[in-house]
Amino acid sequence: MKPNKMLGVALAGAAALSMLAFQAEAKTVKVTLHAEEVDQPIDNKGTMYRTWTFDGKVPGPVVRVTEGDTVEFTLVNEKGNKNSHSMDFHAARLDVVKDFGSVKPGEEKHYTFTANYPGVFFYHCGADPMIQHIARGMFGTIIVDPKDPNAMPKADREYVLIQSELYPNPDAKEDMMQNKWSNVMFNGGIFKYDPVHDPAATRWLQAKPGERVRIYFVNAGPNEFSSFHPIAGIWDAVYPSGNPKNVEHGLQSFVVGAGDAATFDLISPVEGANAIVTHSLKAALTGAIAVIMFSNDADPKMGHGEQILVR
Ligand SMILES: [Cu+2]
Repeated sequence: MKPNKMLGVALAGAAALSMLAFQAEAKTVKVTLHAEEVDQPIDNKGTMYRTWTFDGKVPGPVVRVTEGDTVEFTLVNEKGNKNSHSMDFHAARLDVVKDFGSVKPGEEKHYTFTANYPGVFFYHCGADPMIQHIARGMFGTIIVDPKDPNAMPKADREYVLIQSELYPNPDAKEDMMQNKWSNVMFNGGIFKYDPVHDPAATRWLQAKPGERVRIYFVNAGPNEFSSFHPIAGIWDAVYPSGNPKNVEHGLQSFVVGAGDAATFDLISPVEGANAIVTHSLKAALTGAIAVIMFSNDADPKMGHGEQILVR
């Protein structure tokens, strides 16, 4: 082999190796979620509410895959439930009838999709009446990390916040159709992360000054828009639908409609608090406020692993 050809082979080999080093191989990821109709606290005092859930929690578990992965999904509708349920992943491209159709209590549904678009996506039950299945708590997020790990600046901490409305009577579908909510919440609790407005709140988000905090935000609705804003902060970057190709910088507020999602990066140069809200104030002042405390002694576990969705 001539020296220049050998060099060519060596370079091609090195390029292939570096691709392997930096881009994860596409995987097959099995995801099983159980529809469960259970009582849940909807505030910091422990007021109970008859929710419909994925895996007994509002929001449901964070599903996390990498761009290019194949998701083998199973929905189990538990035998003890009274209602049919379904699963609609906004990260999937499938058949709305065959795949997103509902299953009766005691039955299962399987489907497979490839997560081709990176970003943050809503998932929810779409069983009839969809407005009620979402309002009662059947929602969550699927994060599809970009296959190129350098597609976005590295985040030092990550949090998931999901906005939704609370309707006082979970059986009153008409109230939902007329948008008669009493509260708007993040992650299924009234002022869940806001000890200022509710002294019973024991949790809030934490980070250090200078850290890049990435918030995966989903608006579950079912009806209200969100004008997502960090009081005393500025979004360093906003990625609509969380896709690294969609990026805007230095925004104060960004509107996320019902059924939509976006990724927000926040960096505080100083110690102190920001209050993350929907700046639609009737919604904020009935419960949709999350305090993020920036301090040099922030808990190192917060915003990592399981602690990206603070229960
Ligand atoms: Cu449902």
